[in-house]
Amino acid sequence: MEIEKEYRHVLPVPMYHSEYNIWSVLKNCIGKELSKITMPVVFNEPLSFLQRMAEYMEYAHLLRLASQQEDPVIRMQYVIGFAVSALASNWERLGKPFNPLLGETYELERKEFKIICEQVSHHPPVSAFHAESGDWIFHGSIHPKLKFWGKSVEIQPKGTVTVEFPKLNEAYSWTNVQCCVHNIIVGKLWMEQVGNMEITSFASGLKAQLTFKQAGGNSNSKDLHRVEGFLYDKSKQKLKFIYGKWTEFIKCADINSYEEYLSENSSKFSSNSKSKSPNDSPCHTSRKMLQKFNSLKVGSFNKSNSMSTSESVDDASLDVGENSVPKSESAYNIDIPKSITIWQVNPRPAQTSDYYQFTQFAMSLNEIEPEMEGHMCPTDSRLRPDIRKLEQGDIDGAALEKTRLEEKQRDTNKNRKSKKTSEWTPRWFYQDTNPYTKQEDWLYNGDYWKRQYTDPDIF
Ligand code: CLR
Repeated sequence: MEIEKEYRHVLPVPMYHSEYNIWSVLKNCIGKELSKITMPVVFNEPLSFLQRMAEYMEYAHLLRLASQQEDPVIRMQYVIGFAVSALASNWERLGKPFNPLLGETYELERKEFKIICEQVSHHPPVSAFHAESGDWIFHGSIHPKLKFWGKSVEIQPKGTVTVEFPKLNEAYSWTNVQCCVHNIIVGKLWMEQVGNMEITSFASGLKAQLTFKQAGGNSNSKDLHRVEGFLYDKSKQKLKFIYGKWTEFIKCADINSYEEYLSENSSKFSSNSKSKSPNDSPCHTSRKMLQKFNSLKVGSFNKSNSMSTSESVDDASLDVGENSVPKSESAYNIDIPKSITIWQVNPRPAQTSDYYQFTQFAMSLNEIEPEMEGHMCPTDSRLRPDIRKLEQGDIDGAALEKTRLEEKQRDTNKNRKSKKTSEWTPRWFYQDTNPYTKQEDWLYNGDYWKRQYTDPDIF
């Protein structure tokens, strides 16, 4: 019998709850790249962004299930489930992960998969990952772009992700939705995922179009965290209705049951016809706020930031329960008969609020397992002293180490530049066109697990 491995349930010490106001720091960072924002470590969570990316894998069994299906529609359903499940761990996670250092790596090997992540570029920050099991491959690269919209911050995780089932000769891809962090200036921070996600199956022509709805505030809270959309066949016929919440579950109903239900419960479905210009940010921002904002920091704007004074900003957002977190209305729950549940979230551990709202999976990511000693890649995030110190509750130590590492990185870059010949090249990924999406991507060179490391000294 195979014995399931046990991973740690909590971090070494509970977190320090800071009284610090995030706005006092961010007001000096308007228009900056994510990798250029240096925030005091009290706003950090003790994980690197590479480790945070590995959190996509929590529900990797859905990819195994997908690969085992004979029916391409059911296969697609599991891929949809996986794509949404990958976002669930973000719920209430408002700590900032550490910016990975150039050349930093992170590996994770579990029962269902192994994954390798590498920071392949520092400015702009790009992180690449490649995960696999015997049955599937999942890879992608992410360049998180930050936009300040006054009282909210929008994060666009630019880049696509691809799933491949080599034995079936099939590939799927999708792009990530935006992430909005609200109440930056006053009130309680909260986060939502908003926008459209289109999941394409290149082999069968099946397509899923999902909308991650915007809650906006109390007045509209029936949409909080809701995801809805359809699965279409290659001639654009609706096959399935997909619905749920990215924080909780995803279900699938056949089109007939959906239409029947819709005719009896139309009030539960939002009209989707809010007149919004396509250029509008999904993050609500009031004009009043923007004006206040502009008068604060005019000097530091540059063309890359998205501080908008556009007339299309929605004034209604001024009175939506301003600085509170919208609550989900259970009266609006949709429950279509004969739906099947594709994915259901794992409950958060009991101690989560003392540990950065981590999931059980996240708790284990920075653990150094006994068998790792000795053969871990020397650039692995687990070896970062600043993250380790924060995890152990040593805030001052963590801050010192973080500054030291950032300075070391800057010096290394300077040296490289002055030598000209030696531009940094990532060790495990190379830039190329993704054969399916035809877009620039970072592809894995297949060498990491040979464990022959000749490493730059980055820590
Ligand atoms: C969301 C899911 C995407 C990948 C992705 C990219 C950037 C991440 C974001 C996710 C979650 C929220 C995030 C963000 C970078 C910074 C931000 C971790 C994982 C946190 C909440 C810090 C916000 C601090 C601002 C207020 C400056 O597929």
